[in-house]
Amino acid sequence: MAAAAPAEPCYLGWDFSTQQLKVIAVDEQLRVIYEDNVNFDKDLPEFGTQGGVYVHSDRLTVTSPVLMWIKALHVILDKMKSSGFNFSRVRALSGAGQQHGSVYWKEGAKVLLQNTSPDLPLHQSLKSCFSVSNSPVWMDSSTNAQCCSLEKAVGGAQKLADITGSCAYERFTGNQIAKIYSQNPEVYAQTERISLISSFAASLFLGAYAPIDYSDGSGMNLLQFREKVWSPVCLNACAPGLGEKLDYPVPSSKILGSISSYYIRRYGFNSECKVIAFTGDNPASLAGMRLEEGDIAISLGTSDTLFLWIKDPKPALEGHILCSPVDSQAYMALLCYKNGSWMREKIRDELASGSWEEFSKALLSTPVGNDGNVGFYFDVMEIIPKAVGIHRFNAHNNRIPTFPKEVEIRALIEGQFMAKRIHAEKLGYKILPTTRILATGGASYNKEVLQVLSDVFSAPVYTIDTANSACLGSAYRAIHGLVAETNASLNDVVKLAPGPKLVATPAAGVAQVYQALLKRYMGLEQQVLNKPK
Ligand code: XUL
Repeated sequence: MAAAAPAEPCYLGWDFSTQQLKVIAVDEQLRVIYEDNVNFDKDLPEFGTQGGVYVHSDRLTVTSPVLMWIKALHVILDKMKSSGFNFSRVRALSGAGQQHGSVYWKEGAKVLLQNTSPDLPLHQSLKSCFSVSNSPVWMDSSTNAQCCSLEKAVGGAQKLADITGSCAYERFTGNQIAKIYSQNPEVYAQTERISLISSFAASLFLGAYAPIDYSDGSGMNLLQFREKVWSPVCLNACAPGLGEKLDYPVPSSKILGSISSYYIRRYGFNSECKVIAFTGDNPASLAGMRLEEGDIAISLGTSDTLFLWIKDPKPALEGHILCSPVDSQAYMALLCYKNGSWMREKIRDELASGSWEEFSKALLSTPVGNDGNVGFYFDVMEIIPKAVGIHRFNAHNNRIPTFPKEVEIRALIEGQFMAKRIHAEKLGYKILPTTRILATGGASYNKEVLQVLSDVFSAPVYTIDTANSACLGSAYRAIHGLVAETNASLNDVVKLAPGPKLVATPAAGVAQVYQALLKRYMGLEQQVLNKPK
């Protein structure tokens, strides 16, 4: 009798996000062959989280129970097993974690992690492994004092940005660690290892402490992002002996080792299955969207988020520069705007009877450049720039109280996109002839809005489905990790994945109009900052 053909290989991508744990399996043709998730609130009600987190009574401290994440992994793997998933097919896995959150392993945890019994659920074997049972997560903003002292220790906010890619942010891990050290020095002393959520998750699969990767590591206010080593001055400013508790960071595509025997014995994984370094969810999304040099991804959601592929970064007091998760010579910048869809919908409801169609008609009926009328629309305090209120200027740079409704709608959309281009270029971003803008999120369904985006950036706009981009990006990174040492790029390896759809190209002659308008917008932004109305 002929031997059965070996099962076709597949790759797993994990996403330990704020509200759920997700997994995707893709085959060699990059087809998604399995997808599942565990929602923390709904599927693990015993932890009592809301949106996957606990918001503490000060409203600033936000944490998640570390054992909840481990139990979620146990639940999802058991679900996969009962659905008949063939784990022996998995050649490699990688994953993503919500950025900035931290996990504190207690003295002696290393040994427990290495010796988990396949007869016990993982969360039972590891229940006494943590010196801090509720991990601080990215939503936490309780470390203002630590941020101030870190900036002071290095010589100011811009200096910290020059070293680490960002000025001090409350959610960034170094400041979170500094808070734990200053409030509970004995807890800090009992901690033998500190992981990011990404490297913590990788550790679960390895059965050993996984190193932090460069890309997620650059969201800590601790890594010299150009040299890719911990900054001694930042480490010392946060807590004593911190370097030893973090260990050396590694390239994001590194093969960390083979999967631990726990998974081989309990689920039937192949002993050759490799664990590729895990990274942050935003870097993993960049991989999932297959960004290339010069590309921008814009998520037009409640808040607008931009990922930029940058070669020559210039860190500023706004935005973040991270090491690229897919190219060791490149960087990614992250910009976040609070007044995104929220503001667009507000103006749509006030001036276009709540209809996107009417909103689009207003854009079509007004000229590119809006006859020189410029507006700033910040319903809530904006992040970049730190300004609030509505500010309107006519073509002579005079403040005016109102615009006709069509002019107002174009001023809003042109203003939002000009701001993005200006701040991106401030961080060192350059539009190249090959640049593509990949738009996602609610407003990416509106063709006229995307036309303005294309005109303002002088680049074609594509739409892309990113519902699972961090998870999918993790599966792609698992495939890439196996060959990364041969210098193959991620995009060489995932060519077969479905591509984005072209929806808008810049209209002829618009580049000059915006060249002039962008200059004026920059000057008016200064006025708005200096003289808030
Ligand atoms: C990025 C950030 C969030 C989290 C969400 O700086 O804080 O996007 O990564 O998971």
